Amino acid sequence: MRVLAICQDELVIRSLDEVLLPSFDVDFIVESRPVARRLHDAGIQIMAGDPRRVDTYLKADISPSTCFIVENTGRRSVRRILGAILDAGGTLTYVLHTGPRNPKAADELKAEFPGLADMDLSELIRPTLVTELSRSMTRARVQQYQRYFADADRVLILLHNDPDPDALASGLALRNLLRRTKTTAIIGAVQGVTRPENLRMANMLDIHVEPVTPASFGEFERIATVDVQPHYFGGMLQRADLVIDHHPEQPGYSAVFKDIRADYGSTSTILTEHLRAVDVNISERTATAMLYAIKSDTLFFARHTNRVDLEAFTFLYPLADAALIRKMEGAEITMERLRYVNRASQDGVMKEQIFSAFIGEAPREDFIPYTADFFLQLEDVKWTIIAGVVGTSFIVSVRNLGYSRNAGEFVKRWFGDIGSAGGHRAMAKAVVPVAKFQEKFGALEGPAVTARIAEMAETFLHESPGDKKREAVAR
Ligand SMILES: [Mn+2]
Repeated sequence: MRVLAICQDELVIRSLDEVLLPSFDVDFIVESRPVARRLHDAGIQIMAGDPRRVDTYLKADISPSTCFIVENTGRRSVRRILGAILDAGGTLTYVLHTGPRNPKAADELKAEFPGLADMDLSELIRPTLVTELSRSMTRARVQQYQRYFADADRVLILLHNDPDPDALASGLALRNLLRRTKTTAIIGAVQGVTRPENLRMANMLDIHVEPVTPASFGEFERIATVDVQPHYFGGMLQRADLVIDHHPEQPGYSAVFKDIRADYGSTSTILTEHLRAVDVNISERTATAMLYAIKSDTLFFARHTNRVDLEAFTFLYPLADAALIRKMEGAEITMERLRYVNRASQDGVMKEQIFSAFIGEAPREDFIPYTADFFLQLEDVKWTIIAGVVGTSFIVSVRNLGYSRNAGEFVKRWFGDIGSAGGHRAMAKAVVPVAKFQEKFGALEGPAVTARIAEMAETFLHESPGDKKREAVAR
């Protein structure tokens, strides 16, 4: 394909020649004879001519398939250049903006030359330049913490309780970055993995999570937390050597190094960038774990996703074992989980696209969020609120499609005063002692609990934040 570029700046000509030449047959037209001569001597195919004259283009031997790139510096109108190209029979024309943009002038040009396409030099350069710069800054940061951890004897990579795929994968990735093995850096948690799909992941990828106690934190020379911040351990961990997390930054602890990016969909995305920045070999096992983590933390890009999550996914995909991921995902559906789904479908209430259900007593907590996630897949369901009792705790899981009111606000509104309640816009959880629940809402059982939850949802979704405040004052 032939490209005829009408330019004014030498730097633009040299750059375009450099980037376009391997793929296109490129010629340049420039007004200044000395510039044309100099660049011609440098081996660039260039001619001097008046770009506002039709015969300049006729002389350039154009055809209907010639592509024109017209540099617009913003200093002088390119109207007459475009007119001459059109009169000479040119049809494929791009305006390359290299100077300050003038939206009004651009609109006028568009109106006069409807076939015109725009390109902005800074927009074209920005993504690559920004990626390169941030990669090099990440590299410096990673090298610093690598050095800081290098000579430590005992290293702990600490995860949150009941570690999920993102925590497990992040632990593995960080151990890789620290160039350590399971004997020289342990991946630990105060409470181990319980969910069946997470256990399956840990088994299939051979990830050992060692049980640790807060009392043993002092035995480690260096501690890093991933997918969690030290405040989570309730004052038992005042400082950490390294914190890598994608949850909003919390106060109340100190860290020698930290990389917290709350706009990322997973901690594994941050660690993919760390691994890429320092060019560490990523094993199939680590790539598989991280790919699975990104998929699961973002619900396969349906929630809280950033462009960088997609980029990390694309980067990891060819390095990972996709068949293994399918197997791990299969583990989510178990006979016992289906029993709770079944209970919910029998006793649940569907009203105004809100599905509420009380599933009674369950031996493990994960049946509750699992059921909440399950019913969110139904057509016409925008919110799910599932409650259950585990031991002496009344637990509520809330899910929504993210574009309505805040799920975190819902649990705080009803349960914040009697237990722990919190979460994000699209998912939230409350854990309250059964006794406190009964004290506040009455000694409800079975369908009465379902009805009460459905009522709470209705009230919450129909009140404005102002009503809530008024009621709080009245109480
Ligand atoms: Mn996470």
